[in-house]
Amino acid sequence: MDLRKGLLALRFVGLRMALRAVRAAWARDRWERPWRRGTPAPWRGIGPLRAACPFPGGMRFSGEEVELEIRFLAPDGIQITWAPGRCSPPYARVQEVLEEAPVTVGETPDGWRLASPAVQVEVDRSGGLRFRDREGRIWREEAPPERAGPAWRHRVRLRPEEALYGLGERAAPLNRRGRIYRMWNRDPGGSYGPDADPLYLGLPVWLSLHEAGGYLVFYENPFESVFDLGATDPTAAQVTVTDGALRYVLFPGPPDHALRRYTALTGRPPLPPRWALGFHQSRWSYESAEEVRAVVRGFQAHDLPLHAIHLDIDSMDGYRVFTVDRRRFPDLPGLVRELEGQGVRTVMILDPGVKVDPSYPIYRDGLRRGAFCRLPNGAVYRGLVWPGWCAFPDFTDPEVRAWWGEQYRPLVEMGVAGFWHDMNEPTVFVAWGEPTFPRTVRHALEGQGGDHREAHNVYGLLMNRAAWEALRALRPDRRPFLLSRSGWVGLARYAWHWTGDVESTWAALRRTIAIVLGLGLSGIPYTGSDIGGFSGAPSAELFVRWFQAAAFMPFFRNHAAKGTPRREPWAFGEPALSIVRSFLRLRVRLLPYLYTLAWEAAQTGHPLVRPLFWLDPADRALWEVEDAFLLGPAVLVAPVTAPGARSRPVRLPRGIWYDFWTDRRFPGPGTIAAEAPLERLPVFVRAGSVLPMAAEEGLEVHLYAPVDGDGEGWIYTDAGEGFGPFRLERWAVTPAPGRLHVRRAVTGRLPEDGGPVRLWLHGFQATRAHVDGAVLAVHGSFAMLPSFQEAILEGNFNPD
Ligand code: MIG
Repeated sequence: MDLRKGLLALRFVGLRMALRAVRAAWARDRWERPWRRGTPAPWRGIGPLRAACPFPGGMRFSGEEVELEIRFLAPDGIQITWAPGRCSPPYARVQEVLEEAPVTVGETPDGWRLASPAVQVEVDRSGGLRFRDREGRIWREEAPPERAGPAWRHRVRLRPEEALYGLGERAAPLNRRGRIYRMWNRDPGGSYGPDADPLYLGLPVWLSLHEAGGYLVFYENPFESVFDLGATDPTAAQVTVTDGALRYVLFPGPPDHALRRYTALTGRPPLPPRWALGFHQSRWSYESAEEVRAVVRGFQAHDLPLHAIHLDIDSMDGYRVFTVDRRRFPDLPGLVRELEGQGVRTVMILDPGVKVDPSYPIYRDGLRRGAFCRLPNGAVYRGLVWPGWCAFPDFTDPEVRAWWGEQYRPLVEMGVAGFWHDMNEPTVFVAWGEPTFPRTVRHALEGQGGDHREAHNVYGLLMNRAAWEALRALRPDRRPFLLSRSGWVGLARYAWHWTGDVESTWAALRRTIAIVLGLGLSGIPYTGSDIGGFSGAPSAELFVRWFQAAAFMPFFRNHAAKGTPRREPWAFGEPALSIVRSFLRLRVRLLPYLYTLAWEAAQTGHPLVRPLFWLDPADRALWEVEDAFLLGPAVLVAPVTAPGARSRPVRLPRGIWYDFWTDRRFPGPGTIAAEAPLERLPVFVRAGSVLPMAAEEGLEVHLYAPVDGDGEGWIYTDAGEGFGPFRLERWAVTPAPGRLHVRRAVTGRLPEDGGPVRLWLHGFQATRAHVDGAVLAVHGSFAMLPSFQEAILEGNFNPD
């Protein structure tokens, strides 16, 4: 069964490779044998805690065999460390501590109590922990941990209504409760459907919502772990880490606050180049410069905007990473320049495996420098990937990261704009068992030394770190663009992510929404799926519906596996082509809004795509909504994910919502039946929103009249690349009978373009505008005003 699955995953590779994969799996089993021997140790309790010793910001406790340290990283940030077990290098973090917190400690009849101005922690002598808010409400409760050899396990009480989100990339329902998840990055093997686990990018972080608030927890331990979120015992989450210290960090509060704290600790995504938010076209593979040109010409001929094209592995010379096949791409710099002249950036794929080939300079150089991972006997470990046998850089070694980073130089000099990191779970081909390195493979781990059990989950993260640091140095005036399949906590500091080899089915499209939402709630905001699914042949309808949903997701790329029918937008004929064109144009119009959300993500860690409960965490009806999402604070998107559907129910959060297509208003909270002809998906805009959109004449600001309460919005602008000046506008809108009062505060050093402010009014018909003392006539829903700080629009609110 396992063998069959393994061979199925190898269906792209051919017979010769499959036979070698048998050898690779056999060798892996042999290397892992010493490690597999023996019966697992039984779980044991930890015995009572005794001495307690406070220190500034926390307290230490010791028991017979364990130590516990509780340290406040901020008044509302608590780090718990159970030892023994080593702490791995702090790869996830950008800070050790967030803010100093005044902490008081004291004894209680059952143990001890620590309190900051925001949180109380009760420590039982048994090792049980309770966390309370200022009002004394318990927001998390833990049983004492248990030990089995080097492994830890602990149990967290779940309240009956509690919902859990996150854990990184999971093809599971949005509310993760009731299932078991493995934390071990893994290529599911060329295609996956709903419920596959694990996938490429697991993250040991969950977000809890319950009636006494909620919190975020991050388990800072990269060893293989299992998160049982109420599957075995519906009243408890059970976390098992196989080695290392049991360390976790807790941030109480609603999702927006908790995520802000967590990303302050683990890093926020830097502002991407603006083109990255545009449309990317890809295929495994565009096999020659001529084919690339033909595709780009197709976009032009069909009047389709295009921002980037991706070159997959067949652009390399025999799959040798960092090389270019000169027969297929005789003049890559020329091609890249030519495309850039047409506004199309080139992104190239890179895999971590370096072909074992003594005539290949990168292999020779890596070997000489000792850059590759080794087996315990000192031999360089060889794994099988596209090029055949490969050696693998040890990205946990800072010198190897620097060496790897150097390899980007020639491609950067050729003008390649971005890099796409595949296979970095890391993945190797094996006929059975885990498609990765043997667990005995050695890693530097910043000099600490360790094996693949500890390095596996951070391998992809560190490949991206190597690339990001190199690109910042090689091209200091440009923002790096990296796309990565794998990673760990902190990945967003370096790279975007796509959801890998998802199957081409309606169920997979549906599940994609939950996958992208879950990643955003885990701190990875820039994600998206291969439009139409990677591994199959979508019908025109599935392609169109997938395209419509993807147009509102951060990473917007069309990609498909080798051997699948062509997937360029014109491949499906009409009406698909016209529909796709209209959504490409809509994406371009939305770029100022998306770019403003990117700025917000860089400031706060807030994802661009958010679950509906983000707006109103107290509304339990929103907790399970996984068929719709918010794009920033203003837009609600309800993709169509069923064949033949021409309408669908949409749950609206509280507030008034404008139908984006018709301006018709709907009150929330509640569920409405929304029309969804093939050329549209239901989209709504929240009353009070300020939506910046691009038009041919320049920026247009769409103001959705607030109904009760004020409205607001932000507009962030800069050159779209580099690190020059920016301009930030904060709009505030106050409704009054017969008027809208609009204030606009501008900061930043990027000057205004001097043109008028082009204002579209939704839900309001204006007759006159008072702008900085002058009175201007306005007719209806469009107003062209001189740049202003304050404007009063007179007119009428549309009747419902
Ligand atoms: O073993 O580079 O997820 O996007 O096209 C498959 C070929 C390797 C997997 C990636 C996919 C890419 C493909 N890669």
